[in-house]
Amino acid sequence: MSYQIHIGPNIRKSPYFDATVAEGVRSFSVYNHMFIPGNFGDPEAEYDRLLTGVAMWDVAAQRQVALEGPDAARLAQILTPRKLAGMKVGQGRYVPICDHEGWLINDPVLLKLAEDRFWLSIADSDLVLWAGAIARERGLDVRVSEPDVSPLAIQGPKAVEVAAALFGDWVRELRYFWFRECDLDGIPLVVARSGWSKQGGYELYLRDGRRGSELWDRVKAAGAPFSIGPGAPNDVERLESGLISYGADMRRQTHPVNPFEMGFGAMIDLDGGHEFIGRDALVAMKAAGLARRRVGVVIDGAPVQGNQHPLDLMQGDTVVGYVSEITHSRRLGCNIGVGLAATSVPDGAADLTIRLPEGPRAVTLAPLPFA
Ligand code: THG
Repeated sequence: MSYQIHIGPNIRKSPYFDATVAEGVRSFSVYNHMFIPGNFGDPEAEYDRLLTGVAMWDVAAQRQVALEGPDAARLAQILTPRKLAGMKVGQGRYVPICDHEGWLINDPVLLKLAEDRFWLSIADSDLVLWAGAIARERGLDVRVSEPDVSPLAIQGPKAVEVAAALFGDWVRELRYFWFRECDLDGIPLVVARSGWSKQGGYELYLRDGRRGSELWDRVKAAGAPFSIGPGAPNDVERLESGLISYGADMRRQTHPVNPFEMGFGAMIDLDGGHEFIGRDALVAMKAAGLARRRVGVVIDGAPVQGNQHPLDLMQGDTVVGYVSEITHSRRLGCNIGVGLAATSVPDGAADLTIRLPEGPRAVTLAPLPFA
């Protein structure tokens, strides 16, 4: 391979960009029109640190969409099928977002900062345009914006010790997806117990983009006794854990999925009496029944490389689904992937393959999560 991706001013930089360059970042991807670090040169050490220690990740590309004003709560509810009644200030929730046809267009974490103030911490699609247009077209009294907020994640079993060293013992009691507004010697933050791994940890939402390097250095210093090191959202761990990656696993424009297929059925409350976008379509989709379901796959043979596109899942000569991302898992000692399979394909199907560049490989279905 001898091409490069041209880097211009159209791709936004994170407040932690300089810090990650100083740490020796070796690759970037693009997420929400921003650079996001990919790795720092030693993927195996970065994985091990996440599983046994603590890692710090620049996830500023998880942009916030702020909803502020008298109709903020109404707009939040209109945007997601998940019923938000009962959500408390200081609480976060995973909220699938569907379009009017019922297809998923994002899967953010919603943070309720006040009765009239919310953040949607979004995956990789332009939700600020969607939410702003919905608000304006419905005449709602709410301001929709992308504020100066940039999350830094600390993930891994020792993240709790780093967070406690920085903020105090209250972080130990913080419940999953809950958060608190605070500051670190004047650096304004929201500290949440969350993050895109199943190894535990926190996300520090920096509220002043001029102070990225300062926050990075503070976290690095507090983490030094626990051998903290730089990393990035980890595809191996996320596949083992069954976390969803919008853009990889599904995307409205290329491989659309509905929330029932994606395993979000328990969050889709069709009888809650609340109004939300996509309701009629979701009622029809639920009545029609599941045509596809989310699956794990175990892939035969030698360790695989990561894939660049979704791979057709074949049963004989018939396409019966797709595998969206594959990797080799050292922990499990096999190749794994996630995807969607037709519900007609039984768990034990013995005649499934995917086509890799070098040829077909046998695969078997496996329940998620793998680990
Ligand atoms: N944290 C924050 N913002 C984010 C992400 C994040 N924005 C982008 C992306 N990740 C949004 N998508 C997800 C996907 C999965 C989870 C969170 C955000 C997640 N899932 C858990 C699971 O599936 O086991 C828990 C789900 C639940 O309990 O409801 O955490 O990571 N700030």
